[in-house]
Amino acid sequence: MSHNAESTAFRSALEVIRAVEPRVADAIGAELADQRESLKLIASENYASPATLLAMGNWFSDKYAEGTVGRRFYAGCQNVDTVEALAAEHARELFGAAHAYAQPHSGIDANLVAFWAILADRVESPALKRAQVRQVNDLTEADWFALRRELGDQRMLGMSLDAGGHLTHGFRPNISGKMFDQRSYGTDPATGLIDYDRVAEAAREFKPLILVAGYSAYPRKVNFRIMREIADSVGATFMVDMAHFAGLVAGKVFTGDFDPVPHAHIVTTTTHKSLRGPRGGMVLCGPELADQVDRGCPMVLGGPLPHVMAAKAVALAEARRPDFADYARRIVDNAQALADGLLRRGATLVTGGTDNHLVLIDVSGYGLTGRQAEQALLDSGIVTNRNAVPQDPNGAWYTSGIRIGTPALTTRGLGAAEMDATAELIHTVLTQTTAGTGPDGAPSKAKYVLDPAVAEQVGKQAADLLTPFPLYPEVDLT
Ligand code: DSN
Repeated sequence: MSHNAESTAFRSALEVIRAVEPRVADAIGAELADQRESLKLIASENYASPATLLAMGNWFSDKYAEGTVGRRFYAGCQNVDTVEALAAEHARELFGAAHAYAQPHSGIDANLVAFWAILADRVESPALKRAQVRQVNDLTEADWFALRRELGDQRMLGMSLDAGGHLTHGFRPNISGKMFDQRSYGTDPATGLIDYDRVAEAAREFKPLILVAGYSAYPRKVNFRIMREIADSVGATFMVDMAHFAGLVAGKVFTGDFDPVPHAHIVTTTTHKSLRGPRGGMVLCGPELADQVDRGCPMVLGGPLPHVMAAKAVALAEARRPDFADYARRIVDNAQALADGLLRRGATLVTGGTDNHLVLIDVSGYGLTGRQAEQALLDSGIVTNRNAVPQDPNGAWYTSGIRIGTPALTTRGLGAAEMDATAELIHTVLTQTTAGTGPDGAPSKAKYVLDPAVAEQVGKQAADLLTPFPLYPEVDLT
């Protein structure tokens, strides 16, 4: 039994929880065991530090704090003010932003705050002005109709979903698709890369109010200087959703034209992906949009989560340390080593490689859908997620791609040699898996055949690969 502070803290917490609902304590312990055992290649996941995790489990959860620092709708928010101000200060310093808003509960929420701030700033609407000074719940039905009419069909131009864009950039399954008249820019079919001339052409034709850059499955850098020039040429507000690559911006891997903060009017992010913080969101902007952004709660958001803002402050303080830049560099080195290993073994990668934290494998060359490949890999102890590839014939559900990313394994300490070994394991599973058939003998996009002995052997090799890199080595629950 270890007696270090982390082990004592988590063991004590579980003991207290177990006394009330043992099944919850068991599930928390089981989650740690599962995470320790799996080769996690989900590009959007990571492992937050014990300090970040512990900052979330406390009485800050009991406090209501609608409003912003120093201007709350509730009394007694002085300590919430402290942690929210700290989170914002660390974010401003880390990213070189004039203003930071640490309240969004997720990336979707951060984007909604940004969209609303842009609409409020840009659209002349008497109803919107009324909405700024009253509680949303107080708006009359007539106000809502007027608002909808006055906002009209504002336009948004963002990256298409199959090219790697995100649902919240104006697509129908998300409210942004109902708020905006959306058009997408794709990627060059030959290279898989963003064609900036085509983006400029689409912007000229469509004249969007908002040009959005950012992605969840594009394995390359984006030139934000060029995107800003395109936005300026049509009078659009330029917004960047850096949720996936915020850690690479924080760690100064993406600098100059590839750092969104100096180029965008407004930047949104999550805090739990490559940034390695708690699950949540954040908005950065210049002084022009700051007031509107600060209206995020109650305009768009439910009450702030002060315990999560405390954890954001801790994680952002960690990201300001010099070793975070080394971590960010290793994320990209590992992604490139993984991509090289896959390419040498004959895989087809969208864009032919990567210069960020993720790799997108087109699995159609193996005769598989993304769904079949995802499940076969999971059977073999390798956790990934299926993802559409550009012009995907299998759509967004079955897909033809597997997205893999390196932030989590890099946190554990795996390096280039282990990435090559991981490429070998993925290659083995994908070459040994065949598409299955449905009950009627027809080809299935979901069923697959993989010899369980192969899955077991790969699973064992994946576990062996992780053994020298224990997850949360400072936490001993026994
Ligand atoms: N769900 C996140 C991802 O996996 O990319 C983005 O919302």
